[in-house]
Amino acid sequence: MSDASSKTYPPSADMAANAHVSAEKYEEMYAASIADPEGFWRREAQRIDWIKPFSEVKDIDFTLGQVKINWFADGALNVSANCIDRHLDKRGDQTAIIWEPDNPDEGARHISYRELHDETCRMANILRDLGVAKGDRVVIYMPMIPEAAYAMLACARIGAIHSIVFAGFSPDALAARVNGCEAKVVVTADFAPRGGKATPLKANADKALAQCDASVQCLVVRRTGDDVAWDDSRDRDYNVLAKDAATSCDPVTMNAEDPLFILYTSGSTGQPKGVVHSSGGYLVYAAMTHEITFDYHDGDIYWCTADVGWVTGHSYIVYGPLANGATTLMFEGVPTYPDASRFWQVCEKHKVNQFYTAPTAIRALMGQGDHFVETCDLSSLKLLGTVGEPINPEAWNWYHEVVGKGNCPVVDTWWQTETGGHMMTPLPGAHAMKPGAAMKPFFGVQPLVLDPTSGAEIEGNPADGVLCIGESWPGQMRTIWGDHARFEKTYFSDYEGYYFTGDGCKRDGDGDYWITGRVDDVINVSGHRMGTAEVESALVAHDKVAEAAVVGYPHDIKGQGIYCYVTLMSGEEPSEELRKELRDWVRNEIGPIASPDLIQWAPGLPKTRSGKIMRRILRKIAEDDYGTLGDTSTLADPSVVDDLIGNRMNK
Ligand code: 6R9
Repeated sequence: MSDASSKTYPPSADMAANAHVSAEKYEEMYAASIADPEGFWRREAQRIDWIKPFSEVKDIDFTLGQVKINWFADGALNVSANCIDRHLDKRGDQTAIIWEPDNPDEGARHISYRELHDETCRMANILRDLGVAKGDRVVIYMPMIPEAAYAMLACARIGAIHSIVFAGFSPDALAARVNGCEAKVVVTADFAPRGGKATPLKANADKALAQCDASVQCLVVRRTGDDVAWDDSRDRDYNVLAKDAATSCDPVTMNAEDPLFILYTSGSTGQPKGVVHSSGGYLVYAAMTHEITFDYHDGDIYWCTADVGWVTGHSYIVYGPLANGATTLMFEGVPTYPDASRFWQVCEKHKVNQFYTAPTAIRALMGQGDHFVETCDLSSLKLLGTVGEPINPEAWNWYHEVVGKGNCPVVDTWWQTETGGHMMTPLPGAHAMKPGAAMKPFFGVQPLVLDPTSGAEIEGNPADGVLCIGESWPGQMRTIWGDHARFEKTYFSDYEGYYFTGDGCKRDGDGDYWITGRVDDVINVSGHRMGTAEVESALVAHDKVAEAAVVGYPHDIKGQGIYCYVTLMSGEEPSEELRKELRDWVRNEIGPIASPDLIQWAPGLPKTRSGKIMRRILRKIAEDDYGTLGDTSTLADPSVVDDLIGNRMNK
């Protein structure tokens, strides 16, 4: 809360008068959502169409050992019908998806709701023919092309559970996820063009499928049409099958609590967790937050720059916007290709009204200079949003002034894969904004700041501690796929009776919330979650590495960078070549997003006498903050610390 962030920006008169939610309405609705959650969510659930109405609103228990989360449980619906069919009468010809390819010369595509219906049905029929039935799992490993959305909605249509694996993940990571959810089919593409390069998705899938059950089939979309290896017994050509596939497919009746998707995300320990989201509660929450946070109105053009491989792409490219009958833009490329004006050119070309991106992209573009923005006509923009990590006030100010010309509210949305949708954000017509603050809870969300040591709630303002949530909300994850005990332990055991977010949080003197970052061993690299344990286990899998400890350190563009301390096997010599080899090794094991930024050779790691690595000290060294190392007297060999400081990489 530096000087740069002390200024507040109240809603414009126009927003205050015309937004879906004004300041008075927020107060009234928030109070109602807390005083009578049953009544509140019973009303809000009417935003979607139910095949069978629900009678009971919620059945929740946060008690360790018996955690259960059920919303609208005896209701039935189909998510795909909610995102497509119910709009056809009124919006059949309206554009549902604007697709902007990596290469601007290739030309954009506009897909109407009717076309979305037909293409989704084709994909659904193809999946059915491959033997996919209600409850089966389908892994989607795709570029940012409309077929990725068709595949998601096709799964929802036939009741299959999708699990999207980000196209930047390695074959090994893909195999682990295919096996983790026992998928029947992997939907992929030949190549994924991005930033003028092409990731060989099909070749990656081939390597992954070599590690999976032989019965897993592979449905391949031709994106570039370039040659790929083919196994007739396993691979199916989507483009050939789609020609003959029927353009109608009845949506299957699903219970509100039937899983809609699984999405793997990093935790502080062990392998990534398969976060499970429901059909009914998730859709209600995604639709409501999309409409209110972004103040979406009929006819607006809305663009979220995320990838469908992350939760932001699920809730705010596909499910939320399409449930609302919106026009949602899907972008295949990167912010700096062909040059650093690409985002702004796309905004100008498609007259984007709401634009939603990550702080890491804002910082990278800010560093390229204002002229890339100023040469584009951004007069269509009404609102800007950010997500994924805390935004520093300098980046916030640049976004607000240079991109938004001081006229667009900036919604800094705090949420998680686990929460399904926005949990805290200023609402554009209701709240003053403070650069870097997530400000206010969304309806029904009860944030609590707890003392990390005692677990007691810190009441009154200001407050500084860890962030928990007191009551359930419809978008909450339901379990970890195949491991409900791990779900309970991860989220409900540290602070009993509450959902623990893993984030630190401050509440300022005005009662506004500021997220201060993860308090566990999860780091946030360019808005992507990474468990330090995952990078460590990749490093120690290399035969020259004896031991590794990984921490985050402040990075100007990425927010946090990956700092690795590596102890080599005896007899191995450190060298620049080995550094490169280890970097490539980790990229291969996990994917490019896990690429170590700095590798320091550590003859010894600071350990307690019981052999526990003292990460607190390693973090301080990586942060260049070793004036305050704190108590090192419990270390088995305090001299390793001096050695590490003397040889630190981040100078
Ligand atoms: C949606 C998403 C979740 C973690 C979360 C927190 C960080 C996300 C933030 C933010 C500060 C924001 N985070 N949004 N921190 N301000 N507006 O990013 O999900 O990938 O699961 O990451 O990201 O640390 O706990 P996910």
